[in-house]
Amino acid sequence: MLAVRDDGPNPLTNRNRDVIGQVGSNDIDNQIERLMRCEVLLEHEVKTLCVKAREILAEEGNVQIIDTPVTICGDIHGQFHDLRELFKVGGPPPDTNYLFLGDYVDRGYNSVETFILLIALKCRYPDRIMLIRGNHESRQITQVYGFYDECLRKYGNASVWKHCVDLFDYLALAAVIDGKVFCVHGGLSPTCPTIDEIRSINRQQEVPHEGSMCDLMWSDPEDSMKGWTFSPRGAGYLFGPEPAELFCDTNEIDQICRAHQLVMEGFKFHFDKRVVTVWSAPNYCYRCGNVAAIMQFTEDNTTEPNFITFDAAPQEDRGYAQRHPLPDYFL
Ligand SMILES: [Mn+2]
Repeated sequence: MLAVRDDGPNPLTNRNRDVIGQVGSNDIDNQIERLMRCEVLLEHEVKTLCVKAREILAEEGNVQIIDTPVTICGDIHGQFHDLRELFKVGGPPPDTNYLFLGDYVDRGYNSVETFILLIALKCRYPDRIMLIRGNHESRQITQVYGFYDECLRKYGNASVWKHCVDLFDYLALAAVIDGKVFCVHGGLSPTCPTIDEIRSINRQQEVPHEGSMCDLMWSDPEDSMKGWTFSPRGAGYLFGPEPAELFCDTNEIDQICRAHQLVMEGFKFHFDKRVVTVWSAPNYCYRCGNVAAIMQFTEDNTTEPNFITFDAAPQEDRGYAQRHPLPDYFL
């Protein structure tokens, strides 16, 4: 076991290099191999990975600056076998640079394997895997929608859940690709008209119930909407074409790319292509019948993305859980 020291009052700037130095890339390569087989890592391995990931994420800004080429992925929701399908069609890391738009956990059977694999990849290839926060990367939401229960079931206690939710607080809030494409989990906030204002949010906290940080993770575009209205989700806003247009003009952005909403075709344009939704969980909740998509930008080209769609992993690639009834939170 490694001796992991508690961070001081300002963990966003504290370093823990003594711990990082003890985690070799060989260890992580081995862990990635096991995770790719859908094996659950030991509790102390998860703890060490989370410490290392925290070091990396704490150095990142609220708004990640990303260059093309990059492949953008929407919600995964614990559908580990389908994440493997995603890597089959999109290319294995680190050959492909990935930006994931959040909602790694809850709903699916394998939130633990999914999130820890992405964290291990982040630790191993920090410049090639970008992870931003979704509304499910939350202490409160994961206690209702499955991740907390899954951790208890697989580890017999809540410590892995605790390591993960503490790490959620360090995930970036948004990203900008080549200065032209703004990427976020949910959408816009009426109290955050500029990207600079997003940069000044103190993100190291649980997802709040209201305010800019909450809106970025909860809001949705709505075609029939003029301006802003409260979201029927109970958090965030619905925004129409005018706020999207204004945000793009103000920030000299061409397009807003987001996830957060199931779309049966895997991706969907809104507002004359000003906004695009990308959804990467095929056959969502193992019953919705949708295809999934990822969005590729080739080098120096943010104007013509390629969308690759994919289906759920075949039954024979799935494990035991697939043949058993869904838990209550699906109903
Ligand atoms: Mn979401």
